[in-house]
Amino acid sequence: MPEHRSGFACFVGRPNAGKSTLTNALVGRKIAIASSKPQTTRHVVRGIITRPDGQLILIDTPGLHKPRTLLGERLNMLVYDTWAEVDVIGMCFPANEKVGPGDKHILGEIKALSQRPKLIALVTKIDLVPKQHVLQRMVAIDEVAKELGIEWEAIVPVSAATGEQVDVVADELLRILPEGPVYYPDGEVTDEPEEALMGELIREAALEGVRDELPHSIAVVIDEVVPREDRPEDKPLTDVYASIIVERDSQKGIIIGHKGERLREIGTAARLQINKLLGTRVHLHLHVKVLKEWQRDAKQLGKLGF
Ligand SMILES: Nc1nc2c(ncn2[C@@H]2O[C@H](COP(=O)(O)OP(=O)(O)OP(=O)(O)O)[C@@H](O)[C@H]2O)c(=O)[nH]1
Ligand SMILES: [Mg+2]
Repeated sequence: MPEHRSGFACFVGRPNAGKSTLTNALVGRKIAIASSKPQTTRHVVRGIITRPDGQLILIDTPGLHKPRTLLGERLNMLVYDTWAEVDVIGMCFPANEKVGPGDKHILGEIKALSQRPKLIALVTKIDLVPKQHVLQRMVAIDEVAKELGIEWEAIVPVSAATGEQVDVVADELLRILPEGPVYYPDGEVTDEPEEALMGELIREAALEGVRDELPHSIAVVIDEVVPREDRPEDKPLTDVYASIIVERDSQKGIIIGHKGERLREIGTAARLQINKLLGTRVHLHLHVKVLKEWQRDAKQLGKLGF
C-alpha cells in the first residue's frame, strides 16, 4: 500500500495577502470570497483537496491585523484558534509588497506557539511583478526566518490568478503532512453550509466599489430560503430573502444607490454566483437594514454569528 498522508493547513498573512484566492485555486471551486478590501474573510471556511496520495483540509481564516473593534478582536481569535489545530501553516507574502514589520509580527506570534506547526512560505500574486522581484522576496523571506529563528519547509512562489505553481503548493503542503486517514468523502470540497456561502457571495457583491470604512460595516444575514412551489420539475426556482446590514443611515443610502441602482447591481452579481453555487435559479430579495455600530456591540455580534 502506498502511504496516504492527511491533515490540516491554513494560510496566514496580512489582510489582502491573497489567502482566500489561493484557497479557492487549490480547492478548484469558489468556497471563500475574496475582494480588494482588507479583512474580507470573517469566518473560518474549510476547503478539502482529495488526491489518491492524500487529503488536505485547508482552513481559510481572516487576515491578522491590529483590531480596532470588537469584531476585529474576534476575527483575530479565530486565527489563533486555527493555529492550534493545523499541521502546517502557509505564510503568504504578497510579491508586490516588501516583507515588513506586519509579517514579522505574525511570525513572532507563530514562533511563540507551544506546539508549533510546520511552516511553509508562499510568495503570492507573482503575476503582478517581474521575476527579479520574486527572487528578491524569496531572499528576504529566507533572511526573516534566520533573523527570527524559524525554519521554512519550502518557499514557493505562486499565482492564484493565473494558476501558475498552484499544483506545486498542493504538492509541498501534502508532502509535509503526517500519514493519516481520509477524513472527508471524495467529492466533498467544503463543509461550509450553503446558506453561509450564499450570504458570503452577497457580501462579496456588496463590497464591490465601496470604500473607506463601509466595507467593514457590511454584514449579510440570510433570512429565508424557500423553494418556489408549482414550478416545473426541470426548472426549479428558489426564493432567497437576505438582509444587508450596515451601521449608519448614510451607508444605507450608498448601498441602495440612486433610485436603487446599486442594490440592483449587487443583486444581479450575487444572483449569478448563487445560481452557479446551487445549480438552480434563484430569486434574490435584498433588504438593507441599519444596526448601529454592530461591530462594537457584543450582543449584535452574537446575533450575526461572531
Ligand atoms: N493579480 C493577482 N491578484 C490576486 C492574486 N491572489 C489574490 N489576488 C487579489 O488580491 C486581493 C485580495 O485577495 P484575497 O484572497 O481576498 O486576500 P485575503 O488574504 O484572503 O484577504 P483577507 O480575507 O481580507 O485577509 C483580491 O482583489 C484578489 O483578487 C493573484 O495571484 N494575482
Ligand atoms: Mg480572505
